[in-house]
Amino acid sequence: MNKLTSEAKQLLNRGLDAHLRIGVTGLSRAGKTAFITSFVDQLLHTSTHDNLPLLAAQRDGRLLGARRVPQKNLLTPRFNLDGCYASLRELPAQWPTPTRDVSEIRIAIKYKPRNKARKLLSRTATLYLDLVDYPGEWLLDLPMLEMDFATWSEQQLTRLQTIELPEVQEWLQRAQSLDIEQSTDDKLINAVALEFTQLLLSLKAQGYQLIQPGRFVLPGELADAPVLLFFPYVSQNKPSKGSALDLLVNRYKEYQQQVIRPFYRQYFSSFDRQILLVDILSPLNQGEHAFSDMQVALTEIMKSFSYGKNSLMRRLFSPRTDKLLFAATKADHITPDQHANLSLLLRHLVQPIWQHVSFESVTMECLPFASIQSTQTGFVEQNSQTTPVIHGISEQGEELTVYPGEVPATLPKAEFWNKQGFDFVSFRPQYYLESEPLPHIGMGKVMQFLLGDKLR
Ligand SMILES: Nc1nc2c(ncn2[C@@H]2O[C@H](COP(=O)(O)OP(=O)(O)OP(=O)(O)O)[C@@H](O)[C@H]2O)c(=O)[nH]1
Ligand SMILES: [Mg+2]
Repeated sequence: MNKLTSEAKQLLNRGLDAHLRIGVTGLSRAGKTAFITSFVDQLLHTSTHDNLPLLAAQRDGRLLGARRVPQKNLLTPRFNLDGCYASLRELPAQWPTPTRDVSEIRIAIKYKPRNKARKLLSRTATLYLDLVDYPGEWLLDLPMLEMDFATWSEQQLTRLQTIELPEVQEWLQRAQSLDIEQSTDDKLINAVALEFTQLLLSLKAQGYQLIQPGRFVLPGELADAPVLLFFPYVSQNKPSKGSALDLLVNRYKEYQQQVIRPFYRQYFSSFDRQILLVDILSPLNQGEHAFSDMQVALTEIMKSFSYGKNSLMRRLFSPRTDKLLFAATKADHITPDQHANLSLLLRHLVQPIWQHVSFESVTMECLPFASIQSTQTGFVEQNSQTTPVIHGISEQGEELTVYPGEVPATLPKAEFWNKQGFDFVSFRPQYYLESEPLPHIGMGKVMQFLLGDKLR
């Protein structure tokens, strides 16, 4: 039997229709909702518009169309595409509202196969695509699986001691003054745990990104559940049974077993591909503390993508992600001449772990892009010098033409922070016609990486 017919037989056995499940993640406000909205919107327009010249299947004229279909997984909330469209079509246009939990959407993409074996079987094929939005904060919890309560507490308290904010120091003093080894006062535990949660929320609001446990700031369906009521506490003694300390330790174990593990088993292990969205520009604007904390948070997050034989992921779960894209979002906030720098900076950020992961047969790429382009680019002449600029309407409704500054191509040094070289403005989405695809920068390249090979 020649190779072609055997491949054709295999395909026939499996059915021509393929399925791809893509995890879309990133810390809050990274741009996940905008990304999925644009991804789906671009696909829905591929048969009528030339919106993705960098997606090979569209360039070759083989995309026949895409439509929304009901998702297979009935237990995950639906991604609210209609709600996102409604916000973008308001006058003036609004960004979709923040989301707090997992959600998913399924798209069927019909295309003409180029692959000879597929062509033999049928003139058209369908790729079913699931896009699943989940908070990147939940990935910060993976290292907790390898730590007992005492080790985790030690680590957390050491980290908190390095943050010189009065509210942090106050909470540390309060936690230190507690005597929970003999007491059985669970009300006290609950109260201090809530104060700890408030502290984490406040740190997050101030740009700190390495927040653990991740569910404390993004609880999803676990809001108010007692499993989220614990805090780090260092003790020299073993907890006596029934004590408040014992309660803390038990809740920590429950968190490991009933929250972290099921997430990795049910969601994370089901993704064929993943995209990690990184908003580099906001921390560049917020200052050195936010930037360096993002760097540490990214390193922690990337542990979830390290699949070497001895890695925690491989030992506990069966991850099957074969492609991982690090994508720097909101590239429409900078002038086009800075896109290359944004891409380089992203590479520098992920470098420490890059080599290690690529070793383990996960294909990786770094790309800058904008899901929903909210500015236009141009040039201004000043003193016989031409400067690139962006033009848009700020969230406050002010029309602005600005040069936001240079993005450093490597990790920024002290002089960058001293100069405060980057001035970031949040723009509102542009008005756009319903019949047109959402304006974007670089979505075609992103989509080609994530699913191009599945449309052959
Ligand atoms: N200019 C521009 N801004 C964007 C883009 N994508 C996201 N934003 C901005 O970033 C904010 C957050 O985007 P979302 O898509 O809601 O981010 P998210 O990761 O889903 O956020 P959470 O649901 O809160 O975790 C938006 O409200 C916009 O202000 C983009 O492509 N261009
Ligand atoms: Mg969202």
